[in-house]
Amino acid sequence: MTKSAFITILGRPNAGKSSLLNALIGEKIAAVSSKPQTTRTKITGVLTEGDTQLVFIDTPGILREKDKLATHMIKAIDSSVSSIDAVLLVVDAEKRAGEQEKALLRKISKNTPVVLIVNKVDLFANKEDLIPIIAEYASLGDFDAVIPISALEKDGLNIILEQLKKYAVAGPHYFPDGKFTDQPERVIASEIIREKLLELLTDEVPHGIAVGVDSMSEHDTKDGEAVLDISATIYCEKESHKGIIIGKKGSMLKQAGTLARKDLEKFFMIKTNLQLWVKVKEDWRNREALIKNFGLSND
Ligand SMILES: Nc1nc2c(ncn2[C@@H]2O[C@H](COP(=O)(O)OP(=O)(O)OP(=O)(O)O)[C@@H](O)[C@H]2O)c(=O)[nH]1
Ligand SMILES: [Mg+2]
Repeated sequence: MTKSAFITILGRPNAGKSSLLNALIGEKIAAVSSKPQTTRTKITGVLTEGDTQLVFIDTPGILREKDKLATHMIKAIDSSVSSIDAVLLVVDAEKRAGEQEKALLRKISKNTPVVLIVNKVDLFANKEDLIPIIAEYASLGDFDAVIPISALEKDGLNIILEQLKKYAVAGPHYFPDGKFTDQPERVIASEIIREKLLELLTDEVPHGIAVGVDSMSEHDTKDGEAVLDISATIYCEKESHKGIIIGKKGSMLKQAGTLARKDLEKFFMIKTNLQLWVKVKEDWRNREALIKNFGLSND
């Protein structure tokens, strides 16, 4: 008899939600960066072990509406908490429990079990220091379980999986066994590129970036080696940002391209040739048509 559970991952920006998703799935499907608001829309990751399929939904970490894109990101969170079997509330052990967690807990229906995940415990040399922090977070709500972990060091993941299997209910598997995301390859490729820009750029520039893959195809070299050709456009909000993204004599673009190509090759397991272009789409984060075009609409 097959079983499955839908599990939504919630938490404030930078708590490590996408890191946890990647660690649980064992594949890097979600962009991760030290900048808040890395994730912009719902990302599904699937883990099938024996009879049980766990379907995870990673969400953006955001609470305030400052532009139209943010409104869509909040809608992504709101729509991710209905008709699910459990929630993982991910918190950062280095931060204090606060209003952001309370606001997220208010979105969850009373009948949905919530598991508190205290992440980044690797940052504590003395684990006893964690006790009051965990206690403070645990007092925020009525949690089914409280699990300290390190998504970075893949520590505590089995305890999460054992807990989550309890929420699996008899029913079909929604994804074929072996499939680990519903994201199209083009989206994965564009997110890999955006992740590098988020890490390399500072201030407002990285937050105003969208990446679109224009083409993706394979060809064989004369020596019969298969090569993946990807052409992608980086959209930014201002002409001045374009200059920053390209960098002196193209140095920034080159650096981002090299880092992205390495990850693309790792993910697609094929030699990759990446071409990057930069275009300005003024104030796109406030233009519905462009938000939709970039696949970030949640209407
Ligand atoms: N030391 C440490 N750092 C971590 C851990 N998990 C995540 N991080 C780091 O925390 C930062 C944010 O990680 P993300 O996974 O992007 O966080 P997120 O919650 O998905 O963030 P948003 O998508 O912006 O809401 C990155 O720099 C990660 O490398 C952990 O267990 N330990
Ligand atoms: Mg994220």
